[in-house]
Amino acid sequence: MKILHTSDWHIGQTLNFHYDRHEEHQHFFDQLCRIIERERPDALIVSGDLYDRNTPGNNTMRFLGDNLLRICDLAPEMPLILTAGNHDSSSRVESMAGVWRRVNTWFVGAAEILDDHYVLDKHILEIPGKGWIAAIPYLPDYQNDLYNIVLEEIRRRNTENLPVVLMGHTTIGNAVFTAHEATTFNGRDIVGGINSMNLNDIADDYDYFALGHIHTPQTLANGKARYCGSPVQLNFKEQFPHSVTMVTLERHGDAPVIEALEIEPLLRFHQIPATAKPLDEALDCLETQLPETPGYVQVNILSAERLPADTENRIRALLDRGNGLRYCDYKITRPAANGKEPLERPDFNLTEFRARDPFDIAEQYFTTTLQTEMDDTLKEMLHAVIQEVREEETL
Ligand SMILES: [Mn+2]
Repeated sequence: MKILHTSDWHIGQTLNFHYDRHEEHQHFFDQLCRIIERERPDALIVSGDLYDRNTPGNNTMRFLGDNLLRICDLAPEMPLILTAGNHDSSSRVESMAGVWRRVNTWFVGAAEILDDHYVLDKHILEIPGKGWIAAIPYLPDYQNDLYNIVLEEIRRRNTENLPVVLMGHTTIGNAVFTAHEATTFNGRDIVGGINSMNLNDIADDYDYFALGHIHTPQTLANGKARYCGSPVQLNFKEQFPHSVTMVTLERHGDAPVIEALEIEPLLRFHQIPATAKPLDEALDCLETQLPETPGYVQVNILSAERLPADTENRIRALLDRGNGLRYCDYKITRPAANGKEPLERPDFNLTEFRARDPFDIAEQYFTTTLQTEMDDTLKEMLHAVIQEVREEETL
């Protein structure tokens, strides 16, 4: 069985609340169609985060629909299985599921319970003579038992001993989280609000675990669970080649053959300069070495202080000289404090938090985040704003 695995499309994303990305996603779908024509997979599976938001615009929904129909026309025999991720609205993803089934396309948004039991049929798809697919969408923590329940049911039905593909949209502990903000709580990794599961919480008689949620592509330690990663770069942290994954499964129990197929971006994410430099030097870089390929630009500045108010305008003016460069933001890196210990993040509970003065909270946030003291002008401005809000509240 040959499976084309992708996830984390995030269609409808507007970068920095400003740049529409449909054209770039179209470029991805054009390549996906060519891959399908060339590779003729037995199924295309999409492991969650179809849309960027749980309320995608009508144009975005139409965009996805049109592109899926194009795939259906290309390969009418190939089932298309799409699950909801944590970014998707599970009910929206399923809203037209009945219509889509007519064209061999399966939308699975959420687990459903009937008479105290999960409805299993909506998650189990047989590709006759080839294999089985367990379509598990993003689940709240308390439904994580569904993975094992579905696998058990497939074990029961899989009398021909065909390969089994499990889908999931979750955090697996100890994965590489470079493209994300990851935290650890009580020994568990948390990414994008999803608590991690361990691979050994799940029965391991599947042949391939097609994961979504973590955007950094990687095959996990057991050699058969894989995050295929996002096919379109979504932010400046995702500095790696983007791809979709082709998986070949010979027999149930054999190791999968995994191949990443690179997706060429329409626009690049430029960080200028490549490593943070003081403001003047950074602006010099923009002056003298603008990138030639169109794309998004983040300016990398090394500074202990807040930057002058006209910084952004100066950057924009320099970038306007380039061809198709889209300014996103600047990133400030603080020089290492000379021998000083970094300021510690304060710890207090909600009651203590409520009792605190807003000014103190803001000041503490500022100093621990930026690792520097607030200057007097900023303090005065903050006091004035707090005063104004208080006066408004008493009116
Ligand atoms: Mn995602």
